[in-house]
Amino acid sequence: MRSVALFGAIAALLALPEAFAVKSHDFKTCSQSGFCRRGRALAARAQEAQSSWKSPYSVDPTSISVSPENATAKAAVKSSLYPEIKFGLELRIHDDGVVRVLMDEVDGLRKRYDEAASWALVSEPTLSKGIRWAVGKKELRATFGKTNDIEIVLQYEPLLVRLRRGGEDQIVLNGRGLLHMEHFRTQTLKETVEEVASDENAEGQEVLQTENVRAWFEGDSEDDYWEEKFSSWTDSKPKGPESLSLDITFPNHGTVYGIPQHATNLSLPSTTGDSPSYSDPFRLYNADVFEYLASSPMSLYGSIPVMHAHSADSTVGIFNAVGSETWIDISYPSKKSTQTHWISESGIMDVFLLPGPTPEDIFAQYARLTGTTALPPHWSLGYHQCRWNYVSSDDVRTVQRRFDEEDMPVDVFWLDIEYAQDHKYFIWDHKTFPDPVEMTNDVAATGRKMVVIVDPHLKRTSDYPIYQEASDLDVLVKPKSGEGEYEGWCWSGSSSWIDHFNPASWDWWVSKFKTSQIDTGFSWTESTEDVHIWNDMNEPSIFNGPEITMPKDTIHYGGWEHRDVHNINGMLFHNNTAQAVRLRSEIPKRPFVLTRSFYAGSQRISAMWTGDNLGTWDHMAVGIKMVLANGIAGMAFAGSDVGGFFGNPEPEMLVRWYQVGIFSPFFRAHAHIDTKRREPFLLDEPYESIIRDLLRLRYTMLPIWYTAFRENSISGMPIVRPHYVMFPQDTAGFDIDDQFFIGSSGILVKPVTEKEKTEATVYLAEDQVYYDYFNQYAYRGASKGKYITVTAELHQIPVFIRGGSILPTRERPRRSSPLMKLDPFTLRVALSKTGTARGELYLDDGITYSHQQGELVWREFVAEKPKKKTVRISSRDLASQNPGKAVDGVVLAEYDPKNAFAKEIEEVRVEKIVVLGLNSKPSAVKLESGADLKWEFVPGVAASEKKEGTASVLTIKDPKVLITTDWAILIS
Ligand code: NBV
Repeated sequence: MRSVALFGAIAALLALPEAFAVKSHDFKTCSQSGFCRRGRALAARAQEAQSSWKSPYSVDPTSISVSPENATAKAAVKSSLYPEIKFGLELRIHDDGVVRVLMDEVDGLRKRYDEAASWALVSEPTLSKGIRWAVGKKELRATFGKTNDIEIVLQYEPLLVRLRRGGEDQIVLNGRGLLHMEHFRTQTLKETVEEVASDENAEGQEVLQTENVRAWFEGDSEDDYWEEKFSSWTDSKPKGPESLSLDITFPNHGTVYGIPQHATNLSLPSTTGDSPSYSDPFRLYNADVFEYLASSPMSLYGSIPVMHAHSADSTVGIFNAVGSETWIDISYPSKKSTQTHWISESGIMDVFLLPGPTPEDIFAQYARLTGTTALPPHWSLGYHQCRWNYVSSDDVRTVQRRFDEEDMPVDVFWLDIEYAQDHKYFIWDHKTFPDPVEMTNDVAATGRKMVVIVDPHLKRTSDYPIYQEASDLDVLVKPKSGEGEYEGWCWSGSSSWIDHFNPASWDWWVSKFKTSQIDTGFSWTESTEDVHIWNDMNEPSIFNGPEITMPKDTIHYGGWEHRDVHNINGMLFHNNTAQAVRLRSEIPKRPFVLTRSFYAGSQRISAMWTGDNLGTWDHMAVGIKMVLANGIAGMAFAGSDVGGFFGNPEPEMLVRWYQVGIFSPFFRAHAHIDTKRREPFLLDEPYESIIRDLLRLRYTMLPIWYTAFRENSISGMPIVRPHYVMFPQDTAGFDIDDQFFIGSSGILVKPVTEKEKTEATVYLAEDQVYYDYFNQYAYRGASKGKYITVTAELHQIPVFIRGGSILPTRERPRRSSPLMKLDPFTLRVALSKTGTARGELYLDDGITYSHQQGELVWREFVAEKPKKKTVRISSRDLASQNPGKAVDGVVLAEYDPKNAFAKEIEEVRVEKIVVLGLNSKPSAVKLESGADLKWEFVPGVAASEKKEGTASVLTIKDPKVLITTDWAILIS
């Protein structure tokens, strides 16, 4: 009952506009956004003029300076439209072959925002050495790359940048002549020009001609240059027009992916050209879209301006480091090429060209720029139980008790905004939460954690210390006047927002999370180190703001307008929060912070979720695609609200959603305050038992997930991998986004996201055996790809093990993941068609940073055929062989296999080894060191056979080997 009534009451209380329910019409379409309209109009004029269209931008050949030592080339650029305006272009070649292209206005009336990359980049990229530039009459060139096969070409007139490989263009900037950097100007300029023009003297005639040229290129009106209205809001635009339009073409790549976050297919649909899938461009403008559509290019909560362009021959990519609102048109002029058009409201041009040529290379190149996901605390890979709201400490205790009574594992209980008195975050409402520390301790007694929400809006009242201290420190976002404090409306009523761009806010914010009293000011003594944080509403969401966010003309640190930094803003909030959680304890512990808003680089510290989805089948399905899209753009620790935020899913839907959830990197059930309670223990049979089994399955597979997280933290390879990442050359799979692999484990999952389905069709891309995870049925793919149909009754989820994989699992049901620390392992050896297999396992304490000092275990399991009739399964230490690659961020000079963590788990056994697909019943199974082992064999299909059927299964019970030591078992 509470929701609608509550919304109404809050809306009335906050004097919100009547239509509180935000719908699509609360957000701009391109035609309602001045600079997007101008950008699209420019493209339309170019299209109309066809071959007579020529970019007015050109490089002055006499200005070129190259510097072989640091791999940069600089050039002056001018536009024939505004000969008096100067631009500077710079090309930088990084040591991994990435090329950075920068362009800015020189000596302009004002400065364009040029700090987006500094927030996104993990460090200043290292430049290549010894590049030889060839400065020609018409173009500048350099060749580089490991095999010297990449070429960057700067054509002077018109300005054009090409990244080439193997003699072919891969990425072309301004190939369609849509580059336009609107220079800063004064409002009177045009009138002056018109006055002079009407004088009709020689000089005036010239101006008139220039005017015509300008009209041809820019349009003949100053469309929303100086002020822009949307609904009841007016954007004052004190700096006038400053947008940047740039076309980026991939002439040899017919599929593009990326630019999250949007609720669309992974392979991005067209927005322009012949019969586009969407009429509006993709928009990147972090926004709190109420009841968002399950298929739309509209903006959502986060923005990562990264795009992959893919073909069977190669993958290339771009990272466009811009923090302002950006629209992206996509068209496919042929099956083999893609045109994109990026229109940003402000900022310099700062585009990174990622040469690939494989998806793996792209991930590595992007990871070197913006970093990878830091290894999260291990418990955060467990199950998270959330709702808006668990209403009291007793409620939390009851929910926890019910999970235990029903033998359902769970690691984290969450508290939404109602824990906070008057939505003053950090301040417990003692009427309902009289004992927050004791409550947290009760939860922590079984190794569990709490996550508590801290939203960015601060209630403007002097009895709220967080607001008052921020106000005294003068670290709040300022209104357009640049004086005082910006005020808007959110859950807490009249609110202000910390300007996390202001360095003065950083240490102060960190101090708020200390769990003991600090010398001055507020610290969160009513919390413990078992409390982690959820940052919601950080787009920022502002109920009475334009498009439910902050007005673009508010002012941040350094005098920058919100317009310039909007998409970066949410990242700073969650980064500073994560830093605070990390530093609150004496020995830093890995923070868990969930964020709704994000930008390039957010992956370094936070997990994200896809926001307020609806409890519909469509939303369940698109959530998978969104998680995949975030993953390929670096934001790997991702998930959607299980069950759907809005609505009351029927049990069937809920079960299917848990099946999706257990295969998401971030696994949390969440629900709107108005929904019926739907914790899994409330369901009737068979639903309750099915979900119990699913939760247990997630916990069984935690070693696989953690190993995949480690790999992501080193290489940037996504945790859940779409088809094109696994099989880049298989064109049939380019559009597949409803099945995926988990890390390098070899697990393939195809969740069922349709009502009353009892079958699923799964695509197998290669001539390899794929074993059903649950019944060991061996399917055989084909080299040209093959679809198989499998049964998928409600209790079944299509999960397969790719032949050639070894999976480490822990099969003992426990209440929470920390309780599994000393549990034994099972190894599933899924033989490939050639009778071999391989797998990895990574473990560490899962809490501190001691892994960065080498306190970790990283093992490799191998099954090989030393002789025709012998299979040898062995375990060896990988960390000693590759100490430098063991952990992200730190290069270990050496690794001690007897490190403190390894010692803690030195008695952990392998309790079972299951080998799938052996050719025949063995005559002996023994340790290489001699002892015979106990085993059972059930005959069945061998991996080497072409035929399908239940695979042969050899089970070695208690193989008498440990997880941290080297061993080998011979099956002969
Ligand atoms: O804090 C309340 C909700 C939260 O439960 C949800 O997960 C967020 O996405 N929050 C949005 C604010 C209100 C949503 C209608």
